[in-house]
Amino acid sequence: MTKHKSPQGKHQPTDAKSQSLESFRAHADGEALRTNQGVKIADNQNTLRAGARGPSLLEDFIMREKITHFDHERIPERIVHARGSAAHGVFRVYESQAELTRAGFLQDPAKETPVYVRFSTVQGPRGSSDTVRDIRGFATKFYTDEGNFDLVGNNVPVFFIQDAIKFPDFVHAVKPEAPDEMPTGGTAHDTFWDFVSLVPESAHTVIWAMSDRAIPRSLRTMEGFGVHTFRFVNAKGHARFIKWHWRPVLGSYSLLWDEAQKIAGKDPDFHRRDLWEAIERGDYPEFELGVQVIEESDEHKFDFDLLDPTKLVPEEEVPVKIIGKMTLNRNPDNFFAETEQVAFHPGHIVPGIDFTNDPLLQGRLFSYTDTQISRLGGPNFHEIPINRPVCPYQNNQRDAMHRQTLNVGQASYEPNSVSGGWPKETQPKDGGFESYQERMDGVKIRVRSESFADHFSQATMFYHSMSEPEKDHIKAAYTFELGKVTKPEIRERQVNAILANIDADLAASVAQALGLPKPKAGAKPGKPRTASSPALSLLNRVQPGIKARKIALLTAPGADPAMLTRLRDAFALEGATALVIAPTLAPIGDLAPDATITGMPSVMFDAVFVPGGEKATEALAESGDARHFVLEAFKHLKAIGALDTGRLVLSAAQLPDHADGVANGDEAELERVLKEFIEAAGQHRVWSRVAQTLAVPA
Ligand code: HDE
Repeated sequence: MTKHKSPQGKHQPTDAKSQSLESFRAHADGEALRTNQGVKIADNQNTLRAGARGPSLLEDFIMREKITHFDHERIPERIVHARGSAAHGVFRVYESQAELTRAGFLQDPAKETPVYVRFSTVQGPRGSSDTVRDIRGFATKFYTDEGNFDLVGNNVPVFFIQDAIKFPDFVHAVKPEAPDEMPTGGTAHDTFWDFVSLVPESAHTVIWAMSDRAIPRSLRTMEGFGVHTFRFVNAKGHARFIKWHWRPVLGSYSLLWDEAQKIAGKDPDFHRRDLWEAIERGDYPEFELGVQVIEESDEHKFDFDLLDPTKLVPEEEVPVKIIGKMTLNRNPDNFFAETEQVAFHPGHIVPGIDFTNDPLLQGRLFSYTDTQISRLGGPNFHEIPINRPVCPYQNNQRDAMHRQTLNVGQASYEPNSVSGGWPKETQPKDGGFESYQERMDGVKIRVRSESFADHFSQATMFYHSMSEPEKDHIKAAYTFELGKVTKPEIRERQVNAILANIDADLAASVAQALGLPKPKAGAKPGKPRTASSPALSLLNRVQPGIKARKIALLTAPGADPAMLTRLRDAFALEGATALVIAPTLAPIGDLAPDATITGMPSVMFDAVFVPGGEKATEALAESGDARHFVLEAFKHLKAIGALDTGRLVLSAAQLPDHADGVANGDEAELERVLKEFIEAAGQHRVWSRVAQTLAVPA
């Protein structure tokens, strides 16, 4: 029998989900190797044969069991969102939300609800790179006392299509192309742009996908959104519309496109590693939960339809009310068992939360159970440890593939008398789920509501809400992606039929970069009621300080290890992590470098600091790799610090003597240099340096 013990040396929170997983944890320490039937294995090296050099025997049940199990180790990956990384955590509401909802986990600030969160990319397969340009999934399972509630959202607040029936078309177009299975993890190909240029309702989400939001700096600094309008229902039965938001406490940041592409090669697990390491260090990622609340009587007060998932509710019109905080505090024990097998579903709701008639949401309510049946091999996927509720669940469902529960008793039907009628229904007043009683009065018809017809106004609003650097990135992203499209008519259609209707300057600029004629006048850029929503610009989401930033201490043998330690401690005091990066892993005094210059290039850091030491900095100044390291950091608008002879490395890389976000000075000026460096690094990027970087090579 498999023995279950507590994991050793690992931080083990005692939340309800962790406890419920305990009986499933298998630890092999001190255990004999056995077959799945419990037989102890004497030889795990050799197949049973007829003679030392003879054929293998079919009789070898040990070898056959092992190979058979191995042959079936993989399950189908998710059709979309195949690549994901996840973590356990807890959620607490700040104060009771009883006025808004009866949901139990939103009542009591003393109550901790376990959660499991899976972040994902959409397009690529399980093994694709983390930093591709893509929308990210942000799915949270709340294991509440009233059952599991899944908030299955994305890191952008809108979606590409308005009706679920278009989802297979959209996914077929965005996925790698049918003939050659290319490209992996990207939208820069013909079929994606063919589809979106023919489907104007995609315009708003596509511009989000072309913005910095689609290349996040880390999973810890991504916002999350429920996308659809949902409902809160309170104990009196009063319902209001809501939009879900997740806000990272660290603020929201993005990579630059050049960095993202390079990181995809240098460390395809960049985001996964960052999340994992942060949790192992005890730097627990935190996200605040927010809701925009809209009275039902205000349903028609907007210049768009609340049921249209291609629209967001500008925060300037309805503020986001922050109601609680989620802390991710434990890495999974086993990637497959938890992250791969977790099954989210927007239809997993609890009393106090309800749906709306958003036609995309309605279709999702069908899709998510259906897909698990083939992905997880039958309808019993709720029994997989990561998917089990922490509250009891009894019903009369029975049997089917992979059933694990041993239902005891004669009755598997209701009503029954043989089991005293159990399990029994619960009245809504006692916690039984009751759907919100929405009045329905309609004709059975396949039609798109007229109120869904404006596809450009919010795309225009989004573009106009961006800062100048963000606008430039959007232009560059359209140009990059459309530049990869092989059919000229698709490029032209995207520019003339879509971009020209978003913004004339955007369309003209992309047209010029693609060598296309300037789009003809006559387009009708959208006219949103909220012309610009500052809340949408990432530059307005920067949080002061350098907490959670990664700083490279670029150095070499000959540097003063005491100074390296001093710098590392100074950054640690501010919550940042500094790594010593050197030409080789040879010790610098008593200090072992964390990585080599080529092994961990500057694209993997938020800022670079070059301490002094004549011998060390001479070696760095002569090293092409070291010069490239600082040059690239400069080009990527990172804060750079140089102390004493460290300045030689900057001048050897031909960086300008005076540039924004470059702090330098003698050792005697350490305090000032550190202060300036930390201030610049706190901005995440030195945007004012853009013009100076144009002459710097990639
Ligand atoms: Fe999904 N989506 N989706 N989706 N989705 C899946 O479910 C689907 C949509 C989202 O980490 C699948 O278990 C349809 C919007 C996330 O495991 C599948 C439609 C949003 C994840 C599916 C949508 C999402 C999925 C694939 C249009 C943001 C990953 C495997 C009607 C609000 C969850 C699976 C995880 C996964 C269907 C649209 C988010 C096939 C039919 C809109 C975060 O069931």
